[in-house]
Amino acid sequence: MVQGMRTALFKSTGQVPVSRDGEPLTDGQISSAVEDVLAATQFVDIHTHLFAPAFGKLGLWGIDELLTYHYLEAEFFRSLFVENTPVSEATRGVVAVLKAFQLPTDRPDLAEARCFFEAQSIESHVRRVLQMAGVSIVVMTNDPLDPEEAAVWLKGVADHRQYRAALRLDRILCNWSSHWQVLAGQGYRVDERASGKSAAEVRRFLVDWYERMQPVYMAVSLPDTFEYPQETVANRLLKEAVLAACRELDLPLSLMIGVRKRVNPALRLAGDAVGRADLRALENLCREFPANRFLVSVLSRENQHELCVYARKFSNLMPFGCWWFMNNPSIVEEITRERIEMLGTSFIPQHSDARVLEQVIYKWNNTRRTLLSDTYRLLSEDGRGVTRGDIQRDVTRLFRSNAEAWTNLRAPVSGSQAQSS
Ligand code: RAT
Ligand code: ZN
Repeated sequence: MVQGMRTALFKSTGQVPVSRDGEPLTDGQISSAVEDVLAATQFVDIHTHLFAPAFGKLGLWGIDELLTYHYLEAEFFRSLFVENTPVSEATRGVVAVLKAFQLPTDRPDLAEARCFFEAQSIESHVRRVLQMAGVSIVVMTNDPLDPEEAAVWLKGVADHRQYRAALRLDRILCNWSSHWQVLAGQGYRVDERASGKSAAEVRRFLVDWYERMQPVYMAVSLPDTFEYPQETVANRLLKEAVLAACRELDLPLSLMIGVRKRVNPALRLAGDAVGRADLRALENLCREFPANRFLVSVLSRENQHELCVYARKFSNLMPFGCWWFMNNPSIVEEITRERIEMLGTSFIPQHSDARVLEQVIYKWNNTRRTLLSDTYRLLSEDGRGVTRGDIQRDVTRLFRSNAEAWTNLRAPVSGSQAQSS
């Protein structure tokens, strides 16, 4: 009977059954248990550029969007897809999505794939895609100063069971001179130098948008040259408006540090690059604002180790994800191993950054393929038996509950959420 139960409990990989929750696993059983647990656990995708169906055309999905993804554009710019084996991460991702829907991966034209996606209705397609990706919640990126997006929010958006908002601050913090007039036009008493009441008024603006969006965090992407403290308009707004509002609303601030915008402007979104940042700015923020929580991802490979060191020093710092140019299996493996070795399970290993809905399938599939088995093999060799229960607890923590604990993801969302899908 026990044997039957084991088989029933652990047959999803079709491999040798592993032990019950409390029994130590053998080396051979560890990798299939890790695979099983990763496959069965619903993840939280803490940062994407996806939009709930209510946002209409802002939400990208389907084969044409997959092929014009800016990660791919930068590669097309070098050589044509059809003339090359799709071995890069982004090209392989398109192949994996086609295969996931049992569409042909070797056709020179897109007719069949287009036909398939055109036949889908977005609500059920979203449910299916997220289920295939093993993701229950995706966090969007929501910019109150994007005119198209703001118009949708102002009309009123029904909450969606699987999407949450994140209030994005780039236009306010990184490009105040071009945007303060929008706030002024909406009745906030701000000026170009962010003097006088401006910071208090930006804070009021953020609280108003918090009411509208119910975001789970606020976020900004910062250049490699970011410094704090330094007397700049951005830093004044960061300190007096953003961090103050985050404390008042009990929201973390996500800092994504290290982008060098438009090194090749002709490529637009695909023209950004990476630079190593001086993370002393982060150290200063974590120390000066112990009552704020910081969710942080850094773009440069060289900054990853320092980020772990700072996370050991400051409990208000949570590293997350392998961002953008870091999101390649070889680098993800390295960063995640480093984080486990330095932080145990107190970090959020990955986010998808998906812009096109179906990308979550291959991005999370890749994440599930990397590592962890090795971590448990080493622990087992060192003499601590590893159980399936250990693995389940750690995977849940890493890919779900750390995000829930740090953001207000757990908080019940009001109103129409319960009715929408
Ligand atoms: O990874 C990306 O898609 C980038 O273009 C950025 O959008 C980045 O993720 C960001 O959120 O700024
Ligand atoms: Zn992003």
